[in-house]
Amino acid sequence: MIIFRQMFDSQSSTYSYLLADSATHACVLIDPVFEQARRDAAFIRELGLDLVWTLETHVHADHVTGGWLLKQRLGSKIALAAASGAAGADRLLADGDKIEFGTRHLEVRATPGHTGGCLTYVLDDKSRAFTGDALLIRGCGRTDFQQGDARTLYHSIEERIFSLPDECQLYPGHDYKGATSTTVGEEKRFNPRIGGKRNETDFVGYMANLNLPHPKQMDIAVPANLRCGQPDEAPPADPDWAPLNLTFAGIWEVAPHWLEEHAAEVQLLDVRERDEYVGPLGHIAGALHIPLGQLDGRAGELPQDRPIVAICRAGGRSAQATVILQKKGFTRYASLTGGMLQWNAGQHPRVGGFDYDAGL
Ligand SMILES: N[C@@H](CCC(=O)N[C@@H](CS)C(=O)NCC(=O)O)C(=O)O
Ligand SMILES: [Fe+2]
Repeated sequence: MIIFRQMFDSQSSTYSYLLADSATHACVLIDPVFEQARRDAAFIRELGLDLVWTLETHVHADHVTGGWLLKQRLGSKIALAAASGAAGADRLLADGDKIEFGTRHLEVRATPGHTGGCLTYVLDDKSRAFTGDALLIRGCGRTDFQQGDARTLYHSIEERIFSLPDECQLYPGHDYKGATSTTVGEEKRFNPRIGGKRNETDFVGYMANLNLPHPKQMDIAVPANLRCGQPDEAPPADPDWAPLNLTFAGIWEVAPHWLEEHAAEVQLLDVRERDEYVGPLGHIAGALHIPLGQLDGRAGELPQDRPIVAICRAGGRSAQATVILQKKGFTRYASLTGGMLQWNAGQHPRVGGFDYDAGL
């Protein structure tokens, strides 16, 4: 079975696609975004997947790829078209190549025209294809920079994408209107630039008159992507005061066993209600008690010189507490994974509380 996820970067309206082989847990990520690398890495870790390749559909002009960052974080390899001219890849691809992940693979199709090095990745059973910006939903990539050429794009779409089965699902590199996917049959009928009876002349005429402003990030994105997303300076490190885990929801969490050993080095903050703090689950010694609803107004009571670990019943309210702490300007904070429930299940020491099984 294939595990498939479509992820969105709202800043650049970019889609990234995760494809995993459920039999072996090997996965690939198509068109990761730099700013989303932490999100993507956390997600891949949570699902227990092994990121084998990050794949670029092309050298993007509007956002920086997350390929290099993910390679640092997860040890994945970077692949993109030889024709892209980019440096720093582990593999340079050409038409007809195969990208294997576990028992599955993607077929590489050269679909130049938006840029000189555009690739479309087709899943082995031809049920899905990832077209980058060659073909967008009811649109296509612009052809006015990066060796763009409308005639070339016309032939790429007609011969290398529209030759796929009509029911093949197509996933684009971007969508600016909220659509998520399409099919070959749908685009053949309804794409205003190339669908229906429109021919090469119609297409070239359409593309010559788009008159789009250049992407805002172009001067930063293109040079960075020609290095597969390696920044000039090392990016800010992850927090190092504890071995924190970043969840897919964007929350820094700390594990109970770490907290038990390091409780004296941090400020514990219990954000449950009063009756819970003194209730059956007990609380951790030294925890300052500020219910979540009062945290915004009482954040001044917290010390600035130590990291803060927020605690609740199951890890939900404490996650929200870290969001509030971040807004208040704190830089070192985490939520206790699983809250007092997991803390007690692991037999860590607590103050108060009582055991139902023991009959109080
Ligand atoms: N306003 C966007 C421009 C995005 C843009 O030009 N996107 C390219 C893909 S990299 C494109 O081909 N757009 C086609 C279109 O908008 O029709 C930005 O500044 O990033
Ligand atoms: Fe593009």
